[in-house]
This record gives sequence, C-alpha cells and structure tokens, in this order.
Amino acid sequence: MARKHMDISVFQKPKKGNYYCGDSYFYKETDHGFICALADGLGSGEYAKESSQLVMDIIESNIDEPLDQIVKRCNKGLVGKRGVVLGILQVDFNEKKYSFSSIGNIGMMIISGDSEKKRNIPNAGYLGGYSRPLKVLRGTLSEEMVFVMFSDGVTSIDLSAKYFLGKDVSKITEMFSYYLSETMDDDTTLLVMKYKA
Ligand SMILES: [Mn+2]
Repeated sequence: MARKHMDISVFQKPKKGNYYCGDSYFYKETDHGFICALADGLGSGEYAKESSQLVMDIIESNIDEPLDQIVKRCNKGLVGKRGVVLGILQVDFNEKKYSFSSIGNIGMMIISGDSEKKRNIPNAGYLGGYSRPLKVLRGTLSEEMVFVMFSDGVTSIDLSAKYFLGKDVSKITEMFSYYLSETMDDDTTLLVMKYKA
C-alpha cells in the first residue's frame, strides 16, 4: 500500500571493513498509523545482524500492539541470542499522537513544523532476554514534523547540521551521506521521516 502520511528516506552503511551491517530497521504505514523500528545488534557482523533482524521480524508480526507488549515479545525472542539496543516509533493518524521508546543507545531527534528540535536522552542497557521498565516519550503531531531515528554511528555533531531543518527527507540523507567521514568506526543507520496530515 502506498504511504499517504509519511515520507521516508534511509541511509545505512556497515562499519568499515565489514560485510554485514549489525543494524536492522523496519517500517510500515497502515490506514490508521505508522511504525518504524531500528535495532543495533551488540558487537558487529553476522551474529549482531541475526539478533537485530529477529527483532524486526517480531515487530513486523505485531505492529498493532502497544509498545510495551512489542518489547516484551522481542525480549522473549532474544533468549540465548546476542542482545540488541532498540528504538520504536509509533504514529497514530486519528489521534494525531506519536510515541517513541528506546532501550539503550538508539536516538531520536524530532523537529516540529516550526523547526524546534527535541532530542531524547539515550539510556544505558540493552534488550537481551530479561524484562526492564520501559520509558515512553509521547507527543502531538504537527504538520511537517520530522522524525530522525539513528544508531550510535551517528554523532551529535552530525545531528547539529543545518540541513536537518529541511523538509525534503531524501535531501537530508543525501547531505548526511555527503558529509559523513570515510573512516566510520561503527555501523551507521539514519532514518528520516516526515509527517503530512
Ligand atoms: Mn552501533
């Protein structure tokens, strides 16, 4: 189904010298909402990828559940596997609300229609088969609100760039890629999403 309310552009690159990127993402727009998730498998390479992809598959099969239920399912799935850090954004088109939750170092920057930036504070820890309290950041959608979700390969300096205030999501990932340093020492994923009423 075509997306009606969300414009999305994604940048992803594995750590220098690696074939597998340990980061996995998933997004989907339905009639009533949108979900986007990003997981970074601990360490790097094939096993990191296995865990982060497993979590994406679990989320894909449970997109309409509340965030805490989704995270519980992911936790169960990771028993005996490498842990991940995880960020999930849910948008409700009818209520005009969004919620974001992250476990560990997945960041979110939200830029309102009138260019006000808001960053979540990444927390310690990771998801790995045991349950933990979940903090959920909630807010109201505004026209042309931009959500930027990223793994820890993205730095605060990158995020302070002026081009993040633009409203063309492809242009933002293009500029990000252009200015990115050659010697990235971590897998890097940047998802840029814009809401339109
Ligand atoms: Mn990482």
